[in-house]
Amino acid sequence: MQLPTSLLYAILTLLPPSLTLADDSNGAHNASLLWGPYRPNLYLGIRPRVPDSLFMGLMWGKLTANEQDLRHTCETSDEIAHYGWDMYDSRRGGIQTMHDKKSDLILRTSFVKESEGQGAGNWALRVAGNMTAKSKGQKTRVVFYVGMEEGCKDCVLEAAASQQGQGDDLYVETVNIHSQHPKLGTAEIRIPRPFDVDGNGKPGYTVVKSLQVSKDRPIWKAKSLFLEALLKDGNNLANDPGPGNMHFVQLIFQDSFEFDILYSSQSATVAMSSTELTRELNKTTEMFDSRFASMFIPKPPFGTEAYAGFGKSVLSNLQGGLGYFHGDAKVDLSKNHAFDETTPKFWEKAASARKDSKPETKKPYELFSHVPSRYGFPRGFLWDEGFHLLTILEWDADLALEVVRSWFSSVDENGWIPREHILGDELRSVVPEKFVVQYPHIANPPTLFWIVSKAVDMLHGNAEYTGRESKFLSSPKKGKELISELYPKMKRHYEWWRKSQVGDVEVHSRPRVNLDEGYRWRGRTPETNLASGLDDYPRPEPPSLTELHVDALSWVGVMAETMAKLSRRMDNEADIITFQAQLRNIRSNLEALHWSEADKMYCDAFVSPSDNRHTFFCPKGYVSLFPFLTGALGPEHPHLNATLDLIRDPKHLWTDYGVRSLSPESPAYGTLENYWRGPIWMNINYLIIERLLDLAQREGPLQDRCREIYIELRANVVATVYNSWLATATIWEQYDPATGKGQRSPGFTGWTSLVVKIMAFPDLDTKAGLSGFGKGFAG
Ligand code: 6A9
Repeated sequence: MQLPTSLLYAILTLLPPSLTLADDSNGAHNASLLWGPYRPNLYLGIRPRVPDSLFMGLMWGKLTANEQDLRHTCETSDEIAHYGWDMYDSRRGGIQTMHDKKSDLILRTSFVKESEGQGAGNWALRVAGNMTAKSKGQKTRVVFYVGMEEGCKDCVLEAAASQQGQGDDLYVETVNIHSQHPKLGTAEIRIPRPFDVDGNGKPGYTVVKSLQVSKDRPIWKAKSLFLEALLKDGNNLANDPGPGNMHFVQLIFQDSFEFDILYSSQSATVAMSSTELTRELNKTTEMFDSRFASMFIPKPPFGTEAYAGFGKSVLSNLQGGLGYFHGDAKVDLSKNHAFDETTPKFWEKAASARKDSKPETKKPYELFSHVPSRYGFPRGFLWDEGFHLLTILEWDADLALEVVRSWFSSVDENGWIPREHILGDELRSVVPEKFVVQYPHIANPPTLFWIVSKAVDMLHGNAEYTGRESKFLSSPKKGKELISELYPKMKRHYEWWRKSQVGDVEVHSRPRVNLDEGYRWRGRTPETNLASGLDDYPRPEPPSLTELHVDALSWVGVMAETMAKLSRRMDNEADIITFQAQLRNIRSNLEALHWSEADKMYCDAFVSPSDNRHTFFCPKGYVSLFPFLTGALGPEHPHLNATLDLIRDPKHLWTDYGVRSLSPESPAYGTLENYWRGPIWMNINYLIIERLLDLAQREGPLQDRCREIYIELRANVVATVYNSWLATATIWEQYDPATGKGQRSPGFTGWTSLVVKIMAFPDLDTKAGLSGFGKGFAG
């Protein structure tokens, strides 16, 4: 009997949630997240989400080239014209293409994993190379390595290579690497002899080199370890398989090639095979396309195949930046100098103390997070992650929440979360010394609170949730358990923020002000304020202890609002009252401390040393938008129109390419590093668009105006990111306000990827004949 799909669906949704889930225990659910290309600093680096375990990577290069040119970590100097995932889903896998101009090679890596059924626990990687017209006949060296991290004491790793043929015709038929790990169990990694893709009778020449490397030659230095081994063997690597903690499998090809790496876990009842790899890859492509179509299909005026293709690539690369990191961190716990603000130029003392800071090594941390850029900063950044998860929450809510849990697991006993996680020697090796040490008095915007807040809305049916089956959101019990787990940590972080970033409100002696709610980012120095995330955005100079930062107060508002919502879910009466009262005071202090009637803007404030009075510091730019960006300005708010004026004025923030960070009227515009002093940033543009969309859909005197600006800004920023992508095959950290060109970090697949959500937002252009929104259609 054939049931219509709609009927089937109706039956399925009537079943209790636990029956529709394979297994709702944590372990089983997370099985689909166990393996992945979780070393995003490499073009292709695979590892499981398990500390002290298997560790793999891919390297390649022209055989005749200087071996130093072997590709391994993502480097802009490699001149890879284009690299990235064309299609990728963090639970299933995908396909990545790299156009290596210097090697005249187009390399494609396809990765799949299986977490259900007989093959659960298996994964496979296919590596395929295509020559360009220029490189016919070229020989390519490809190296896949498998290592075991040093921390694993009872692990086994051993390679074998079965040989065929005789004398000069002796060749390696199959490579097999056997591994045993307490958490991963027993597994075999098999690399069958590559078949002959070109029909020229040259199937590739394989050797295996097994090494036992010592502590001082860590396996993350895979490239130099390989080059040393190569040199030792007189540039012709000998086949030498056996036990060891590091195994290099080198394959040499002439012309195009393709080979598979098949990982079979003993817990799976069937071994991974090349046929299965192909089948899974096809299934994944289908799933990805239909899921994208239901979730992120671009709406007019972007409803063409071209924008959909762009969106798929961008979404894939955001997900391809998901990493698993573990290792120690450098934290300066000697509170004294950092908090010592007794001298007039207090920042000088902190700065010099920083120079000879003796950080403690804190270990071990684990982090599961997306990265802003695989080239430039392949590690976790706190406020970036909240922006990444806005998109991930829709694509795969449980993954987003898993990442949120990971970040909150690093909250310390005082409530501090590091702004940036630089774990272990490998990540530290690419970070300039002065940025490595983290300080427990430095904050960063609490964007992860948005994710928890939105998840709670989904959980209670107050927001659309169209995701796949979700452990947390389809089960009220699991949802409640998650909130109960996060609640105390979020509360601790909130309370830490309130204490550690407190401002001196009293010296401002303002009428109608609540003395508890005013904040100042700690750790700032002249011209910089890294903690705020807006590094060089102009602030009052010189730094002063009387400063009050409007963005800081706005962020405390985001936390208070989220905590009030969560405390209602927790039925915690005392907390509900506390958080609601705090939120009310925050909102009224935004007006009492930060609204400048003369400037018609929200501004930072300080007490002027000349007359001892509350003084505003008002460059026109992003910081003044924060009350609006964080949702404090509802449809009837008296200062909404002035804020829209600031956004929409071409003399100030408005450009044809998006809203820029600073007005050209400001003396700081375009000066010094010109980082947050003019360029257009997509995270902030996303927030503006999200707020405008909300206001355009609510009754109010400015509803039409919000809709108009929404339509224009949405069109402008999508065009900016898309056109630049067409021209450069990548998305960028920021965009030039004069030309719209992408600039600074290429491959910035972090928050710039929010363009996917922006394209999928509704088109509110009533002129284009789409009805349903706006006052004009109400009656
Ligand atoms: C410097 C580079 C080999 C700066 O996207 C991450 C952060 C943001 O959180 C922040 O708001 N970016 C923004 O102002 C990039 C920070 C990169 C610092 C690393 C060392 C080494 O390159």
